[in-house]
Amino acid sequence: MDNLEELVMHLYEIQAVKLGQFQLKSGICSPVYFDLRVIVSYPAVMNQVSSLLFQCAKNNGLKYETVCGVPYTALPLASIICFSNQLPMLIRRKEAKDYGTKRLVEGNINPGETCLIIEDVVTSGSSVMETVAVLKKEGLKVTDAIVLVDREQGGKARLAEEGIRLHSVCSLSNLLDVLCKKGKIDAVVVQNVNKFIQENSTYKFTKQNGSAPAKKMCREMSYGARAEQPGVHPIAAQLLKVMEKKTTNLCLSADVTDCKELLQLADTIGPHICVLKTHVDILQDFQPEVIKELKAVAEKHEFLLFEDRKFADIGNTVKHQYEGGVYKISSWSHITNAHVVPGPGVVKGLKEVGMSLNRGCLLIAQMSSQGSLATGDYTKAAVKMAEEHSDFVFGFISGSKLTSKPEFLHMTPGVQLQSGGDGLGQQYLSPEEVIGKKGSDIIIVGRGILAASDRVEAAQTYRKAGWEAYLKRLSVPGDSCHSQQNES
Ligand code: S5P
Repeated sequence: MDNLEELVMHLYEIQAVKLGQFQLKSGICSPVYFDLRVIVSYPAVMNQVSSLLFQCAKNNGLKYETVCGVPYTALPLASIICFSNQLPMLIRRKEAKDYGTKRLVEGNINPGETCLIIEDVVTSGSSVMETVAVLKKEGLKVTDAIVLVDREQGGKARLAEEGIRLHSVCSLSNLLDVLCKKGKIDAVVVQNVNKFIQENSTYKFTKQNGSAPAKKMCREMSYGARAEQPGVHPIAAQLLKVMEKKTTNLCLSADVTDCKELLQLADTIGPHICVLKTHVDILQDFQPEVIKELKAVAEKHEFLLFEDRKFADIGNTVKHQYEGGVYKISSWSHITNAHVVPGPGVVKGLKEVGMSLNRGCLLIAQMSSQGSLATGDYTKAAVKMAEEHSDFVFGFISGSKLTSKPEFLHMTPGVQLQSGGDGLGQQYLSPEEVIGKKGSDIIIVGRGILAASDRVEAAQTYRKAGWEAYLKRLSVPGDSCHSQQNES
């Protein structure tokens, strides 16, 4: 047995690779599943993987001064490589919290030096890109990444477009060949996995001479990559990271009138959402205590709080409304929103309160209700206002994507699986339409979930629909290009 065959068999034996039917976090069913986190319990496998990764870099004649593993699985692998070969290492921090105050890269950073990336498995390449973006921000050069397993779902092409060459120790096809040869799987399983790979590519391009993309195609940036964009608002970065980590673009509109029900909703639906939107002024038994509990649940399930206050007065008044009164919104709500009808003063007033608290604001650029006046020039003015106050405003309430600037987020209400309305002007579109066709980032769902007999099940359904529409959008370059070119 050669080294690679031996490794594949070891990975199979320790269940780092499994064949069967696996529900991925995204909701997609995959016939193959990798969990390389388990290898830390097998020192011999750790050694074997690390030396094959290092050998791969050597075989490709790569020149680099330092090494960085993509957190977390590749961190110990990078450590072994660096220790065994006496190379300096860098550690990229991944914590979503406190990232504003802590160093993002630990170790001696010498700007201009080349850093080699180590990763365990690549699917779309977005995790590698996140680490590349952070290292580049520190002035390092990154040109190559070494991965143990390339799932052959488009990561290599995507990284190539970003100027990163991906070298793999083993591709998914190699791995299947070995397992088939050793009698661990049969040809039908190999066929199933190959079909899955073909149908679930995260990146599609037209091949020219069998290798390079025929023309440069625009492609959508992942939520995770957008979180790393220069100039991104801290709340937008936190939210995008939560979305990527929890694989959800669902915001629950928790429009209930009872505090106990609100807290119960937050706790049961919490694992499935990135944001919980409130209208605190409809709570008939509001007590400041409820906010304390809501904050604790938000932390427990890692979602952000969004008080949908829709401020719409002069700056001085909204300042008081935001900070004071019974609800003290600025003290607990990560996100709030404002109408642009009063002019920029409304943003300036809110900013005076919210900036130092690290809060973020969305501008209502369009509304989901029938006959809304927020259209045309009004919407354009809202976009301009957001751009002029991007230190506090990080996105929009809108029906569709309004700007191609990746640092701005679009949240869309009026979402239900069945189209139609509510008899009071509300109009509904499906998650597929809102995320897939309109290019929005987050679906806001209220009664679609609240009126269901099983709210958790309904939330799971909306989460899956929203996420699948996003994944589909990521896999089709060209669409986002189109909408970007149409923008001013
Ligand atoms: O244009 C809008 C803006 C908002 S924030 N249309 C909306 O419906 N909303 C809010 O989204 C609305 O106040 C409500 O809280 C939620 C939609 O609830 P649903 O039950 O119709 O999904």
